[in-house]
Amino acid sequence: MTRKYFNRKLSRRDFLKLAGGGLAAAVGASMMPGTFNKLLSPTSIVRAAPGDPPNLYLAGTDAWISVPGSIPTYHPDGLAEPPFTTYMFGFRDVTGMNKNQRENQKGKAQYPSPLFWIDQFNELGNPNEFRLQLTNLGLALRPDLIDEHTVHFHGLRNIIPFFDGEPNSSLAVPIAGEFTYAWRVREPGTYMYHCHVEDVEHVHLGMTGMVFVRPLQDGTNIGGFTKFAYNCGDGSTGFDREFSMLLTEIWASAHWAFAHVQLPNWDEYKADFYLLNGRVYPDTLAPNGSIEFGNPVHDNKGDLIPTPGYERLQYQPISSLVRCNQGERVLLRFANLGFTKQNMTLSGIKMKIVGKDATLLRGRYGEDLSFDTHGIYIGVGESYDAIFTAPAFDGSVPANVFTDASGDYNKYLLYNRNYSHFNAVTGSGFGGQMTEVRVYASGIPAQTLPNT
Ligand SMILES: [Cu+2]
Repeated sequence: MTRKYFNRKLSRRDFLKLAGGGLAAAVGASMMPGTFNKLLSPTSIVRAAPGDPPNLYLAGTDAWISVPGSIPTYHPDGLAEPPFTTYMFGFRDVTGMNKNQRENQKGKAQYPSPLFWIDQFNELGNPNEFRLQLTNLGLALRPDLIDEHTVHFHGLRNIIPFFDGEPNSSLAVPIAGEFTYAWRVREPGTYMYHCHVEDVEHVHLGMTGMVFVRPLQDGTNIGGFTKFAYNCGDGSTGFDREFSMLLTEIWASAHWAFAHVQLPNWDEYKADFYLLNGRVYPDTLAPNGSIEFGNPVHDNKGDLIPTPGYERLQYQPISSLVRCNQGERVLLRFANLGFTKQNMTLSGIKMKIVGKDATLLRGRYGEDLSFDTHGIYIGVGESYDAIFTAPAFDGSVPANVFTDASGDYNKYLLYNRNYSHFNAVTGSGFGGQMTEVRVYASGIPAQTLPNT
């Protein structure tokens, strides 16, 4: 019995049950007694010592971002300094910054919140807790609001209230406060996180992001892959490249109201923009800014450095452009933290839905419940894991061959099937959830970070 297999098939609770009875028979000869003692002992868990740096340090504050289009009175907001248009709340990655740099980030959150990823926790395979430290810088534009912030890890099972971020049953971080969340995440998959304080407001205003939990079988060669969405055991969730696809919305008059010390009437909610990773098409195709969490690329004041030519997107650093070589397997990790159900469609390439809400689509007895589709409905608060295999590059039809700095490619559109939710270039101000999948014959280097 290999360790990986062992981890997958028996939960810690199974062990505790077994500890009273047929333990030796269940564990088998390859499991050393000393290892088992270590498993049951809480000392095997790696806890932080006082003063140890966190894995990720986030600061909650407000921000200005840039969304194209025009809506009379509300968009662009008259208070916005060009090229920015829209008032937001949000988080910034301040890991490794000194106090001055950190405090300089008041009013400079990013949207969406930083993407991060965690290795699956397991007493034997990975006994390290993930620690996220949160501070609250206050709001630069609205010093009259003294809102607290939290991080709620949406979908995380068996979380104790202390680390859940739901402020009524737990605690929240006031301005200038500090709190460190410690998580032991035992189920791999695609998750979201968001502030849970006055959550309609703080979620809609931008305190939302995505987090991936990497399975224990990562790094093992199964079926020619070493990166996986789940502990599938057979390579069926293996991938070469992965991309976050976070769906959110902006109701422009609500954002305007917050900037102008008004209160929106939430029961009149009607989104104006539908965003992919915090941008609307065609901004979704623009390059990434700083994307590696825990290592934010910043100037000596701590501010995000914009990509030359894309200064508008300084605080929207996550690209949705999918580039891959023919034959590669690509994992699209969809999550919806807007207030509207969406349908995302990939025309011309079938996607295999292998996971939902951080759960491998397998039955109780291991039946394969994955399915093929061109489009997937994604409800609010839901996540889906979709894998596609890039078709062969076809250079025979000139109208289907495009060229960029990486060479010739075939283009496939990934878009919201509700057409008013993908188009932001007609002047109506609506839309945004569209991007391109570009398939090249070769030459796209191996992926080192998601969304690159
Ligand atoms: Cu908040």
